[in-house]
Amino acid sequence: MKRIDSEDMRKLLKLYFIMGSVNCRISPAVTLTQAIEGGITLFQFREKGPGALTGTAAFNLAKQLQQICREHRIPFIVNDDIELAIALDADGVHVGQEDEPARSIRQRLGDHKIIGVSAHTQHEARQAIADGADYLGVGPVYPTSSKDDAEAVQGTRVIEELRRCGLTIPLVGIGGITPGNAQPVIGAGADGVSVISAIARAYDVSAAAKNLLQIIRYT
Ligand code: TZP
Ligand code: MG
Repeated sequence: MKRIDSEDMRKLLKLYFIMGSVNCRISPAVTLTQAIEGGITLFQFREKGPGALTGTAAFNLAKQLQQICREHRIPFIVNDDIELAIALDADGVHVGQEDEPARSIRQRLGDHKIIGVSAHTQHEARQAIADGADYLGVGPVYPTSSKDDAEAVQGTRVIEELRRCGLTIPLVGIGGITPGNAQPVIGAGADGVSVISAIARAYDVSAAAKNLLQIIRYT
């Protein structure tokens, strides 16, 4: 099978929800179900940080969330853990600069899986594209409390720069994005936004997703 089409990838990136058990106010399964109800377009399982599940518990949660995604035809992406993605036959993986290079992941997974890479500079972006990434995650755009080892806040500058230098790869902004500040991220050239807390910690998860989607669609 061949690589995902760029325009299909852009559509999936509109409202990309990322979460693990530590991010949720209520159960992860209910959080994901409500987020899907609100209109998220892609989901990433990211079981990380203090108190994160490991081993069988993490595997079982991933499987449960993947099943929910399958029922609603939302592609299921795994953060970092290529072995888990292979074991689950996930739809794709997302990796950072400190993880296995996209080139070797592409060789292991084949062309039919989605590969996303976090990029902070033009150099990292070009390397990820050359290595076979389907999309880039660029950030942190705004201050975030969901990632302990986040790089320096970059605003929308890097997204603008990547577009200005002619890179057309599908990309999402990430880091501290809320309904109140999502507009400039799309305005800078991102195809969508990636969020953890704006959805996972919302009092009304479904309404939070709906609200964000509305802003992205009409920007
Ligand atoms: N990578 C860069 S910032 C970030 C990740 C995983 C965390 C985003 O979480 P939030 O809660 O949307 O700021
Ligand atoms: Mg990583």
